[in-house]
Amino acid sequence: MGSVRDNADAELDDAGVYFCLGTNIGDRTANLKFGIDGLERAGVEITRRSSVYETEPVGVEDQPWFLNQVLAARTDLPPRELLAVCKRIERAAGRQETIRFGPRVLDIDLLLYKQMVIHAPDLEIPHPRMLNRRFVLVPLVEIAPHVRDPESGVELAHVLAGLDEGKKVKKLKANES
Ligand code: PH2
Ligand code: MG
Ligand code: MG
Repeated sequence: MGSVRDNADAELDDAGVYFCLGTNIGDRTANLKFGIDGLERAGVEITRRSSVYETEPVGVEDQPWFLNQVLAARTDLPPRELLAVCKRIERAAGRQETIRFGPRVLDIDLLLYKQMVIHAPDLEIPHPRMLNRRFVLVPLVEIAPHVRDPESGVELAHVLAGLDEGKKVKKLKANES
């Protein structure tokens, strides 16, 4: 605890940009790959990817289960440009506007951006619901065990340990990268 090595790991985790990919329509594995390829083509350097998880739907319960995966990345793109990149890839994947929290071909959410806090009508970072969602925190903590919530300074592993949200999150495939 508190070693130089731990601090270095923590600083590295906090310097990252994190995305959560979600999909519950069509070829879900191909949709995740489409999202990853699209981000890389936009110049986002993906440094770590979590395992793929099959997850019980949250919000709207009567819909197919999701695949979720979290990515850690490095990029010089500013937050709003990244957001625009995410939206463009979602549309290219064939995503249609439907009900809130409903089924989607591909969702790419920007979770964290270098410990920045932004509360604006068009962009909220950290992602406003991430602290309550096991389908986000389980894969995120897998690849960034020391990353913190920029608003409270609390490590997300600690937030996850105290989270009482019973939705199922099952590891589908071991991390290959
Ligand atoms: N995304 C939602 C609503 N509910 N549930 C799971 N399991 N995974 C998701 O990615 C998800 C959800 C809205 O973005
Ligand atoms: Mg979402
Ligand atoms: Mg979204």
